[in-house]
Order: sequence, then structure tokens, then C-alpha cells
Amino acid sequence: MAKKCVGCGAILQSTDSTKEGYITKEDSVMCERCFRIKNYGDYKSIVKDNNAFINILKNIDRKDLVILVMDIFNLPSSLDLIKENINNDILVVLTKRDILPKVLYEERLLEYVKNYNINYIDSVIVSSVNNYNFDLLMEKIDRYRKTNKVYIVGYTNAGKSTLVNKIIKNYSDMLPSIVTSMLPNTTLDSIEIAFKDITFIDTPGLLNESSIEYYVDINTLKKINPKKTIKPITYQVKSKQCICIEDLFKINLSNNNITIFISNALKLDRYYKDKEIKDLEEKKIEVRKGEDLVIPGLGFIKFTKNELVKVSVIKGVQVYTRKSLI
Ligand SMILES: Nc1nc2c(ncn2[C@@H]2O[C@H](COP(=O)(O)OP(=O)(O)OP(=O)(O)O)[C@@H](O)[C@H]2O)c(=O)[nH]1
Ligand SMILES: [Mg+2]
Repeated sequence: MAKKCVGCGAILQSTDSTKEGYITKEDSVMCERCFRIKNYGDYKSIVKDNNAFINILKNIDRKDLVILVMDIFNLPSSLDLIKENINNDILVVLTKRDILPKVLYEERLLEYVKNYNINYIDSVIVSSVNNYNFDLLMEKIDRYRKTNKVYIVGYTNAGKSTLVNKIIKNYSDMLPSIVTSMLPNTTLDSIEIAFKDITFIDTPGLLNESSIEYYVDINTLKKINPKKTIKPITYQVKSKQCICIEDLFKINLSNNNITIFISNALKLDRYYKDKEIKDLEEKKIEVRKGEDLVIPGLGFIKFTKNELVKVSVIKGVQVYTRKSLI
């Protein structure tokens, strides 16, 4: 059988340096790309076609447990692609709890998952960084699995590989080997990790083309992905104003009280007259009291009054509203 890279799951090959899985020494277990991500934080982008990932989902045996990992800060607008392609028992894991403020109703976050209309058997909130709720997660895995295979699926960057590594680190003597990064498509093919009597299968993430992550360069990606607990910023708006998140997003509004949840590394500016930002696409959107305006990949804004606002975003990014998460 062809050997796979321990970092990303790509089939190892030594013939084409521009393709995935490239190695220079025949006995290497990790490809050049993973070696560079791991040791230098250096990243070579490989954009995969979602069809390859969907095929992996379609081939999951019906009896195996599927863990659907979602980044709590970056919840997807829909799970249709997942719903359409797997028919298994699903355990939902909301991860990156450490990114959201300490004080909040976790029940409300768990409740939110119901809006996706997927058939899931249970859900749990964890943080791989703070090691939060892993005993509970392991208990649930053992309770629900009917076979010894457990698949880890979800969108790219959700934190799937980090979760598997954390389980290995916490509950075994093995060294975690899967390469992780904040950049899209880190894992390129499925990776099997034997752990006691379970085989965890980490899978490549689905790309979300409506997310800002899909359109920006690496330096911007590093800024928009929060590394620490977000400090929300509240604005009282009583006249025509616009608020800009660097040159990535602008909102024009005139009467509201909003709270913005974005990475602390991003600069926020308020202007009392309109400010032009080039290359953004304008759209109007009605946001209601108690709703969030979500800018996929960038964050969300909680509203306390109904208002028809104008937003300007990178073309392709699909802003939407949802019942407030916090
Ligand atoms: N703050 C925080 N960051 C996390 C957590 N889990 C993962 N991350 C970070 O999220 C980014 C993505 O993690 P990965 O584990 O590579 O995500 P993935 O879902 O495997 O992504 P793909 O392989 O591209 O599908 C990395 O920068 C991780 O360090 C967490 O619980 N908290
Ligand atoms: Mg991964």
C-alpha cells in the first residue's frame, strides 16, 4: 500500500515537488509541506476540490460514529453538504470554547445546533487549548460508538486534527503526529490513528467559499483567526456612522447598540461620515433585535434594535443573520 504522510495524510511521492506528498528522502514519513508548516510555520497553499472530501464522507460505513467538529466562533451557515453525504450517528463537538468570553450560557450555544436540522445524538463544547471537557467527550464517544471506527469531520480549520492530537496526548503515551495550522486545507487526505481499541479517522475539511478565509492572503488569515479570548467591543450609535474592520468590512448604520466579536488583532475604526474602502461589495441587510449579523470567517455583530443596515464586504463573502449566539 502507498505510504501516507503522517502530518497531512497525502500519499508520499518523490517525483513532483509541486504536488502534495512530496519527499526528497525515500524513508521520510512526513512530506516537505508538513515539515515546513510544523518547523517554520511556513505554509504552501493547496486548494482541494470539495468533491474529494465528499467522497470520503460518502464512504463512511453507516454503523461508524461520526464526530462533527465545529468552530464555535465560526459556525457554518448550513450543514447541507454534511447532511447530504452522511447518514451516520453524529456527535456534535463545538470546539475553541476558549475564544469566546468566559461568562456565557453554554446551553444557548448547544441549543443553537438544533437550527441546523441535523440528526445528531448528542453535543459537547470543548477547548483543545484549555483542555476543557475532554473527559466528557471521551465518555460520550464510548457511550455512542457501535464499532471501533470514529470519524472526525467538518469544515476546514474547525480544529479536527488538533482535537485528535489532544485525545492522543491526554489519554495515551503516543506522540501526536497530525500537522495543524490556521490555514485552510492543512489535512489533505484521511489519517488513521490507532488509539486503544478505537481507530480515529481524521478527515480533510470542507472549504467554505462564502467565508472571508477563502479570499484573503496569509497575513490577513493570521490576523482574522483569533488566538486569544475575544474582547467584545460595544458601540452606541445615535447618528449616521460607519464602522470599519481594517479594509475588510464596513457597516453603515444610524441608530443601534451593537457588540462586535472579532479577533483582538484586528483594528476597528468608527467614522462620523462615510468612509470609502475600495474593492468591497455593498449590500443592504435587515438585522433584527436579538440577532447577530455574521461575517463568515471574520466574526459577528450582535444587534439590540431592528435596523436595515448597509454592509460592504469582499465579493463572494456571504453575510447573514442568525438568532444571537451570546
Ligand atoms: N483557540 C483555539 N484554537 C484552536 C483550538 N483547536 C484548534 N485550534 C486552532 O485552529 C486552527 C485549525 O486547527 P486544525 O486542527 O488544523 O483544523 P482542522 O479542522 O484539522 O483543519 P483542516 O485540516 O484544514 O481541515 C489551528 O491554528 C489550531 O491551533 C481550540 O480549542 N482553541
Ligand atoms: Mg486537519
